[in-house]
Amino acid sequence: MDIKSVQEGVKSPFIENIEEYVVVFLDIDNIRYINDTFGHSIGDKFLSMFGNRLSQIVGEEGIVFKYNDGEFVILFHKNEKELIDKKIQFILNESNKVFKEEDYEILSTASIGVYTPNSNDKIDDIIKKAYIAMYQGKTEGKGNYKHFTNSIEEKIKRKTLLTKELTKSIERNYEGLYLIYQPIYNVVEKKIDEAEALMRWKNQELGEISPAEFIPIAEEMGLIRKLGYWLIKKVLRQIKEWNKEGLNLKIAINISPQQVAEKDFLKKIKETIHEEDIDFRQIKLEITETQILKLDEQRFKDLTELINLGVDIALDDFGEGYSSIKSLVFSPITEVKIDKIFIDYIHQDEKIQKLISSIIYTVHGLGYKVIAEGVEYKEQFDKLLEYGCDKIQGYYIERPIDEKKIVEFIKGFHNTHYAI
Ligand code: G
Ligand code: G
Ligand code: MN
Repeated sequence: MDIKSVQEGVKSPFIENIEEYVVVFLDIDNIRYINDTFGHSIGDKFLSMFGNRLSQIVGEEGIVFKYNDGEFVILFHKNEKELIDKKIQFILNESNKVFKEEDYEILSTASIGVYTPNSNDKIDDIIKKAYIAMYQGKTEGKGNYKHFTNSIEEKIKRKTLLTKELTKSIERNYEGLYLIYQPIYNVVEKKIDEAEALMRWKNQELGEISPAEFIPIAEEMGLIRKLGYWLIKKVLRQIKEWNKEGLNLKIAINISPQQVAEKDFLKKIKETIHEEDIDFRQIKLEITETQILKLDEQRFKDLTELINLGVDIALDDFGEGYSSIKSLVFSPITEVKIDKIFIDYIHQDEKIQKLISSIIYTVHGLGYKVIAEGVEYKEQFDKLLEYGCDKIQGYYIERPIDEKKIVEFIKGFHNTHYAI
């Protein structure tokens, strides 16, 4: 069957009354992988098979067009939403079947976006909106479908804007990006001897943007490595400055998945620490439990080597993900950071008290230290002390502050709190 491209289709009489259709954008999730792994001729056969199957399924209820490689646009005749949703669900299921060609077996999934046009919509905008819905669905997990909404469009616009501005900041020598440091209280030594470095971004036009917003975007758009290395260098220089003033802090650095997965990860970190002439024992890397179990053996070796050099590896946001027990036993770590979701209730909820006290016991048994984050009240602090938690971080001690304030804070703290 010969499927027309959208470009041909636009000229065809079918698209004249676009408001009579619902527009579906379908993207085969792993088309690049298929082409690269099985070769383009197999890829082409797969696409042709896929297109034919799609035309069969859609049948008289619509028209299928080719778009770019691995992309199709389907115009469904307007119908009840439930019926169209059913049809799309069927297409998704059918897209997720094994395709056999020669000796190859190919398993693919597709992502779909849906837009219902108005009569005055232009074809390019229509396809773009269906595409945007598809793209948003894909970022939330492949093999899904999503209807276009204005809020999806807003989200994408904001993401595009932040990506553009962040790229500009990086090009302008990291303009507007800066670090703050949150003190960490050492329960055994009864002093502040660590801090967590946290990235901040103040954009001239957009103002202060939360890392909870810009870090996931930097990760998705491939900007996080640059940011990550900039941050490490900046932290190391700061440590040197503080050392000169007689303040020897260990600094915790948050590491993103792409950074730790990088082939030269260990080498680069080692080199940078050497270059700046810093003691490895002044560095801690925080890696979330969800991300640590995705690492391969080589990365585990890298982390173990860093630990042997004196670097601390903390399992960040512990308990918030889904693989806690496994990550505890199998990962190269030295410390577990209990997530704020438990600390929030530790002074009130008996179950959480039982859970956290036994986690602390278990983690100590495995030979790691325990740190609690998000400690805001004395009652929470007291409970954690009672259970033998090693380190405390949270607003109860202090908020994240700049590199000058933290020096004053620690001096003041040590003068007034011989013991809390
Ligand atoms: O500081 P704040 O609570 O606003 O941070 C929000 C989130 O952003 C937290 O989960 C924190 O771990 C993350 N974050 C802050 N700074 C960095 C950083 O330098 N690198 C990475 N990967 N994440 C960071
Ligand atoms: O996920 P991660 O551990 O990197 O997150 C650290 C973030 O948590 C910091 O950005 C900091 O702003 C925030 N944070 C630290 N202590 C507290 C606290 O006591 N209360 C609240 N609400 N946030 C905190
Ligand atoms: Mn952290």
